[in-house]
Amino acid sequence: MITVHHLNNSRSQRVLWLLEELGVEYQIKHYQRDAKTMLAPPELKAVHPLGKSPVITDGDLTIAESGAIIEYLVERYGNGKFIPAAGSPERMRYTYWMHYAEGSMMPLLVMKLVFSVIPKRSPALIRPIANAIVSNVEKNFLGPNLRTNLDFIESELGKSTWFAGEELTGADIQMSFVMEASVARGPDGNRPRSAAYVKRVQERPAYQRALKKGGPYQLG
Ligand SMILES: N[C@@H](CCC(=O)N[C@@H](CS)C(=O)NCC(=O)O)C(=O)O
Repeated sequence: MITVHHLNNSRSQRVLWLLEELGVEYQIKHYQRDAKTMLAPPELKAVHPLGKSPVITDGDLTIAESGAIIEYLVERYGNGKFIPAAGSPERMRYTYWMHYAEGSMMPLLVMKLVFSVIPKRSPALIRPIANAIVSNVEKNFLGPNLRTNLDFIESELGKSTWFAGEELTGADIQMSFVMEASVARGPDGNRPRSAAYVKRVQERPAYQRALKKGGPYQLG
């Protein structure tokens, strides 16, 4: 039996979505973030030394890192679905988006989140300095980089319905958190394909079943 060690409001939600799409039996062990620090509880470190979510166990295997989990589940339980044929152009796109999500886009989104709380958590005396540093980083690094990435995604979504082609694949599962978080936290801008993509994801029955099982989910 697969166990998903699920942290509320986290990247773990997409693993539940994939399991629902696959129709595989699984159980969820719920963990709650600390209300003040938003960090995962220490019990997660008993499952995997990094103490992050998602992490799954399947028999003797413990697998962390969402990309690795998605690839494992698709290969082990997908019966050829959710992954384009080896050697096809779609397979290359699958690999690209699978890596891009955590390699390029998530660091920017996490940085934006972390920088946004720095002034609030700084002592009042140095808050003006903290504010100045944060707006400088925002103006000269985060804002421009986020916009470039969001425009790139918007343009890529003009090529096909899903990230790797006309079929939903593991790459979409991996990109779904990025897309939801971008729409919630990204800089303003009219990006209709990205908005329509998120709607398409959220309308899937498997996604909605996963949401019910995972519990309340808020981004931004
Ligand atoms: N690259 C990892 C990131 C894992 C990660 O940072 N997870 C966050 C939740 S979205 C977490 O566990 N945060 C709680 C903490 O850092 O204590 C993945 O995709 O699995």
